[in-house]
Amino acid sequence: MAPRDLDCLLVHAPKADNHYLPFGEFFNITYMPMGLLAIAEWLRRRGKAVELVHLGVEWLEDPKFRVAQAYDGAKIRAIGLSLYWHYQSYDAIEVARALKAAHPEAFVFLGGLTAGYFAAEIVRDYDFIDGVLVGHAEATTEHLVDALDGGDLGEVAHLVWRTPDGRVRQNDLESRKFRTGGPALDELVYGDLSVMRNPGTYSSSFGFPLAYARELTPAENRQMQTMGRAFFPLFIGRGCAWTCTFCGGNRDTLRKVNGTSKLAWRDPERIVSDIRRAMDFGYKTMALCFDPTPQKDDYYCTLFQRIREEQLGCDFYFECWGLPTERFVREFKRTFPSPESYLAISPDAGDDAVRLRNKQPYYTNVELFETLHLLESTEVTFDVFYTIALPGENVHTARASQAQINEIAAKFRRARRLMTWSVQLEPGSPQFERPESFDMITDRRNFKDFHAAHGGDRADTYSSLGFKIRNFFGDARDEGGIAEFEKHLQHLKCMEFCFLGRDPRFWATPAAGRQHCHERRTMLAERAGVTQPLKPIAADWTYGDAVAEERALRPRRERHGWV
Ligand code: B12
Repeated sequence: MAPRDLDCLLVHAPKADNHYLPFGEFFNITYMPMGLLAIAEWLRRRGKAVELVHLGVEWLEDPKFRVAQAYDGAKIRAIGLSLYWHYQSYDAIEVARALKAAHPEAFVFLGGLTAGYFAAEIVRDYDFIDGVLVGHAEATTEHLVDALDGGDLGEVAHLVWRTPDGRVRQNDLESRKFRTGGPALDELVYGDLSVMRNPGTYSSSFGFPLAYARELTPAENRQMQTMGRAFFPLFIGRGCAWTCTFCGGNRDTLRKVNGTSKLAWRDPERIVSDIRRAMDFGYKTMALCFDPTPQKDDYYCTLFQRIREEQLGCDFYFECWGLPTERFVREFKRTFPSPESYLAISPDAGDDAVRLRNKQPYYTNVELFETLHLLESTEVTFDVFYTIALPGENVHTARASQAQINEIAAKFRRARRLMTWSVQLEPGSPQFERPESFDMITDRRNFKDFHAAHGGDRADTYSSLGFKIRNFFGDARDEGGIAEFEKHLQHLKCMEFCFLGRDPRFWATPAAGRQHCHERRTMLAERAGVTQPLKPIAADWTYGDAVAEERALRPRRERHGWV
């Protein structure tokens, strides 16, 4: 069947090419921005011909699928690509390039946090991108599609675009000329997957912690890469009141990109409807990370009550940025009694002073442990998240995090995953905007740097950073640049912080993690028909040595891409 003409094609491009030792080849950014579903659903409700395509889902359906050819013969008025996470910087641009070549008639635009942050630079530097819709875009996408039908692009609020004479124009928010009107937050639907191609594959394939291993089967991905289930990201509200040093979605950046950082909560009835919709597509667990007012728990108590009344029978994976109240914890347990429901707590640093410097809302270790005792006594299953290489941290304070992990593992039966991650330099984070004030150096300053990094070999989620903290180690390892810092930090992570277990729902000791890493690499080598890796990572055999060994044993791999 020939593809139909479209008013708007929406495309989500995950980051196609990644390599990390125990996972092998993988793609990440498997989740679309939650808002993309709402944009597509709203356009459809307004009578537009719209299609939403997720390139990872299409790869799972047919590895030969190429979006630039899939709509041959169709006329498309607008093509919008998500560039929400900086990890997409290379693939979103390259897919946009291919789509513009295939559909020169279409207005090609980007949207999402990263695109919004770098909007003017992107429109200036990539002539196949006609515009960026900055900020919340449920209303403005419709306005844009309408304006392309003989209207005036100058009237689309928050559009950054190139005028016919080649100038970059930024429609700010203040102009009275702009078309106003559009759906209120509570008119929008964020849980209707029928707006996308192959929704069943999306809803059954992606879980936490998020990477999809290309060399494993779907069943192996579920078992070895996720906590056993697909999770549905449930949209509760937006905005943030805090400024954490490493977060690119902090208050000031949200204000800059979205025009506001003000908190907005959806009506609990709308959430209940979205849970139902998500469950109709097969989801059982809803994933949430929105607790901007941890001490004010009325909203969630009301929502939980409605979920009980409606007997929805879902599980929640709830990530707490602050510490939950006792009432919240008790209501959570009452509503989601199964051990498959979790609270995740994010102290980020085991050292109080490092936490104070980097994270809001701050809490002490004493308060943290009070909460963990409460979770234990109420029989709530919990995960705990740490971040290594925070501003002001050094190898000694970092070790306080692992000491705390060991303590939690010894004390609490309800503790599940106790994890230490590193966080890459996020555009818009204070450490991105002012690295010197954190005694850091960075190698990503503008969008082109992110495009180059993610199109290269040194940007995978787990082993690269894009920055160096001066004097982190306090010895010769502090000499050298960012690549050397990343290498030394990765070795430290393997030796002292690895938590990779055979069952991704549980924590493992670093020694067990390294052993399991070796088992997995052996399995992948067997499958590829190449010599097996010599030995596990150890004090004298670093992650870098193991990568070099793998490169020598395996034929040069080709880069994965979507075009
Ligand atoms: C909730 C959340 C999650 C959830 C769900 C995300 C989701 N599916 O949308 C989960 C837990 C899955 C998650 C995971 C990750 N996250 Co997160 N997450 C957040 C958080 C806390 C809130 C985001 C939110 O609720 N937005 C509100 C929703 C409704 O609106 P929206 O989806 O943003 O979309 C609007 C606009 O952006 C725009 N838009 C979006 N897409 C498009 C596309 C087009 C074409 C258009 C026109 C417009 C448009 O219109 C939408 C509607 O108004 C932010 C922090 C913050 N305060 O912002 C971090 C944040 C966004 N996450 C971040 C990161 C790094 C990640 C991970 C990569 C972490 C990791 N290393 O694994 C993963 C990526 C997972 C994936 N994609 O597969 C970073 C992103 C920084 C950056 N610029 O890249 C942030 C800012 C936090 C940080 N550490 O800095 N995250």
